[in-house]
Amino acid sequence: MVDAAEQPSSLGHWLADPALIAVGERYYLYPTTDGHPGWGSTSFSAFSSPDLVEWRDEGEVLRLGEDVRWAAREAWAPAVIERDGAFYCYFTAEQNIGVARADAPTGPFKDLGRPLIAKGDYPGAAIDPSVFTDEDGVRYLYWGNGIAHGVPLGDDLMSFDPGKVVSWVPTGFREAVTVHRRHGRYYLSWSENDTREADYRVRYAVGTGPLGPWEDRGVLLEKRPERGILGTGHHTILRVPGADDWIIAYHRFAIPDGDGFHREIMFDWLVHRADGDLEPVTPARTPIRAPIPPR
Ligand code: FUB
Repeated sequence: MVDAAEQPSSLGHWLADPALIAVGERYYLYPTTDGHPGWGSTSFSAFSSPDLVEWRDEGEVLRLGEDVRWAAREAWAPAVIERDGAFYCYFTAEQNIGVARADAPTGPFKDLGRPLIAKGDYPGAAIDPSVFTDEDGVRYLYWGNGIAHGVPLGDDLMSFDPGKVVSWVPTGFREAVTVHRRHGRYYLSWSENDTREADYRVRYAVGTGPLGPWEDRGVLLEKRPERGILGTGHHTILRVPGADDWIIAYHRFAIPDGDGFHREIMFDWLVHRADGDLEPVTPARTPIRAPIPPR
């Protein structure tokens, strides 16, 4: 684990809702593009980095209205997974959830042609997809706002059995639900409050399976106003390949002068305690440096 140093990131401002994966010796980041009134972005872009500090803009990977014909705006909160060299991007568009497939992490992604989850299919807003791959290879899709939903994905990773959807309301749940697993224990984490509020923050629970039941464990990450750090939420958790080091990627109000429509992405270490609980994250001003160990 490399210590956090006061090092600037070349990622830049006005990105939010990070989805982070590792492919070979690079990280790939898929965010929401901020700076548009009402989160009105119309496309998704990818960025890559060997260490979370030096970033390369990989350009646009999916454009609503063109690559996605059923929605034109509100391109929010993507999540990307890889299987056998194929990449699947789950994304929010006009409060529906879509899925698109590519042969490279930088796209181009080809959309399914219809929403995977349409607005109104389930209670709450159809936003903020995330995917967890369990040790048996089964992938689970999670999403929701106000109420969380989870379901195993079908073999094609672009469908699921509606009869298998499980719904529940984690403590204080707003949105951005995600799951990870370490040493047989499942961790559910999510955002509470509103992303436009300084108190937007991450909470977590532990469980014995990918769909619960869950036991609340309290706040994991929150603002640090004495350092000007506000609105810390909508995160992704990723294990550094080949190590037992864990990264939490999240957004906060951009520093300086940010707000809920002008956010920036940050990376900190996530520490699992010996008793299995998570150490509350103290958000740093500058990102950790986390090179992927050679394998
Ligand atoms: O970025 C647009 C929305 O703001 C996301 O869907 C929410 O999670 C919140 O971060």
